[in-house]
Amino acid sequence: MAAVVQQGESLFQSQTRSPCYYSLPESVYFDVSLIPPDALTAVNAVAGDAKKRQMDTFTKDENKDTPLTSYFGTKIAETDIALRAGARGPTVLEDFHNREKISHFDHERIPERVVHARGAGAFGEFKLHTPLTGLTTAKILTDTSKVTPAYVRFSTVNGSRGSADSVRDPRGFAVRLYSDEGNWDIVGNNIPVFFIQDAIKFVDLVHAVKPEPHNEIPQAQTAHDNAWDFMGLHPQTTHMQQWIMSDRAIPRSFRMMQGFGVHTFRLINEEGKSTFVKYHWSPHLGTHSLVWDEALKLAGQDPDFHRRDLWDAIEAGAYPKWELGVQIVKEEDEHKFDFDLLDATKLIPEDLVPVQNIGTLTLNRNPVDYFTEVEQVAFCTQHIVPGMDFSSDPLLAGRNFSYFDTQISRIGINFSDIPVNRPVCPFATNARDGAMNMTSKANRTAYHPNRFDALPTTAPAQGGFKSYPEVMAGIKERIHGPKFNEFVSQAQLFYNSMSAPEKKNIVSAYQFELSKCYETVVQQNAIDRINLIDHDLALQVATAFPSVKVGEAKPNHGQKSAFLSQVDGKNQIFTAAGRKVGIYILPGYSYAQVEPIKLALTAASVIVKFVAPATGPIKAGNGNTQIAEFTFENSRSTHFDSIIFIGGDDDSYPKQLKQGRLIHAVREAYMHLKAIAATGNAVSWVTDICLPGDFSPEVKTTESISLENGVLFAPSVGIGAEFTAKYLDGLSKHRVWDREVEHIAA
Ligand code: HDD
Repeated sequence: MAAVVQQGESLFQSQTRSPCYYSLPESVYFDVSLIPPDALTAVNAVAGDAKKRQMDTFTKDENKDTPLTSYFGTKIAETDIALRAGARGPTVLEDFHNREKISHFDHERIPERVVHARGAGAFGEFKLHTPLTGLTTAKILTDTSKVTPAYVRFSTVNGSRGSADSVRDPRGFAVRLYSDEGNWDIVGNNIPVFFIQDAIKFVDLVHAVKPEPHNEIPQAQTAHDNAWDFMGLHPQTTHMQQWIMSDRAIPRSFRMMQGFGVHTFRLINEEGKSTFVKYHWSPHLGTHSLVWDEALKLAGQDPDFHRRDLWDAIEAGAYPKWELGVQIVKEEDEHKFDFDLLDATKLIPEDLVPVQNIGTLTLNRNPVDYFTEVEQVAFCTQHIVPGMDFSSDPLLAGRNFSYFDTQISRIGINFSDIPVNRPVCPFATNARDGAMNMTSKANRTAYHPNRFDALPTTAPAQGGFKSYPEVMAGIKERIHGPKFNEFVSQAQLFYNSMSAPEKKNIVSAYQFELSKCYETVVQQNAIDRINLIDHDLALQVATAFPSVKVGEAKPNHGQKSAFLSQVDGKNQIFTAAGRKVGIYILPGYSYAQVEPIKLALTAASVIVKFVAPATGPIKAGNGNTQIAEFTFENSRSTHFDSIIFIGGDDDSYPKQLKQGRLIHAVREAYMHLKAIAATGNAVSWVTDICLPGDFSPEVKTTESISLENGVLFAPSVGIGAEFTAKYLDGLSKHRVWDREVEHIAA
């Protein structure tokens, strides 16, 4: 890349100086030859996307080359013992290094996010494949030749920054696309609707769902009186309640979640015509969830379960992908629905307006430094680009104020200067000063217009952002549109669309949550609300609460959507790819039984992990070894989508299996509805010791493979294509729902 930064100018200045660079190519503001070598670690001017190249210029490996210095460059000879008067004497104030070190540490934290404090981020790219020509002028939605750098932060909502990943909560799904026309942030959730309709209620909502103020309990959950008091008193939460009591609120992985922009937005075309749009992200791995018992246990067994899952997948090159889909509604059709498009507690059923997929998001790069790249990322719903606009959704309007505002107290007014927040397109503002301003701005004026040919100038002719000139007329009053007052219809639609096991999980979730409420009035209000959705649901939930009464049956419209169930919904994807399987082996295991399974699973993009009494090489009966990464003690069945028990070459092998931890692993995975497999002489151990009475006796003796209750047995056959194909099929189904249905019947 040519040296193009102007004489005497730092690289930093060249990126941010006033906008005479507006129309110059990217090479103008990245000149690696001019970057001081110690300012960079992994600068590769050619490789990587524009965002990576930009971030690299701000990345520094402090363990490399330079000896330890003070923050201002003085080499330090001693950093482990403070300066003191005599070996046992007082520490002296003079020790600037000691003071600097402790003082910086004292100020290391910034306030955690008021909501969505716990999160994980990754970089990637977005590629449009189906242009929305004629609907918008936004290049990111019309130019299929462009690969746009992307960043996503997933989060829980309720918990603190160090809380567990697997709690029951909506998940934040905040996407930033560093487009050529500016950053576009879609700050969404994995649930397409929200608790409330108006941003003014957000403060009450968050105060109610967060830990109760007197004792700061419970952490990261809504299972408490205040949360359900709020929900009982706010009919507008009825629909969202269904989603958070469903399996959607305990996703299996960030990689297996849908994302939704939630609000109705606008697209604006060349003629200035507006079209309504809702955004959807659909995961290539399908939308799948944990089971509740698993989620509860994982909160302790691996609080980083989702963060680790995302990190490991990206490190392994198994890059998660989503389709960006749009639901398009013509401006003239705005009022044809029985709900208001401006009401964020309602979705547009896909049965009415199909989702059209238009592009693919891929996450392919983990952060280098979590604090600067995940904690300091600052999303704002108002970050849109020309060719788009907002609708008058009152929830969105408040968000457009709140995000910018919160970043000021969280990070500071110059938060846009932080590398992860910078656009990759040229940018120039007349903003000046403020705390921690990082850029020396060489332009002599910071107002518009000015005598220097009016730079920075506005760019209407170059497609500068213009608000959609919506015709507005109305009386100034505190009121919503009339359709905002219907709260039950879509909650019923959701419940009616669930499969039998999903309905059962909703009942259990309500029972769990309300059992943690100690005030009967709270439980009663909640049951009254559930009764409006479905009488039978209310009766089932109420079995756990003898002091509450279920009112008279109210009508349920009986309608279903084909798209909402994760078990049998249209467009759901079932694949073994990306799943994590634990293969349990003990010394003397049969190498001949392991090897074909390992090869077939790896070929199907399954993540295979070996679990053994110890980590490191584990010897098979034939002397070969296999490296185990997990031990029986440091992992649980909850860490895996499925577990496999391999038999041993010797008849004494099953004796080694007779230990509580392993028997529990089989029982637990079985209870969590996971596919299980056993080979050779591990089969009779599963049928006789772990799960006696659940299988027919033949599965132990048959010469062929047998599959019962979602457990695959190969007692005496070689492991070949038939076994691995059947196993992969079972794994791809995500859960053995029949097992749950049997339990429901029981
Ligand atoms: Fe929000 C963060 C999603 C309503 C105020 N919100 C935040 C994040 C996500 C959402 C994903 C985390 C961003 C990140 O990873 O940094 N919020 C939503 C969705 C909503 C919603 C999908 C409804 C459709 N939010 C909402 C309202 C308000 C806020 C109505 C305020 C009136 N949200 C915030 C915030 C946060 C935030 C206080 C906390 C930290 C931050 O913004 O950067 O401003």
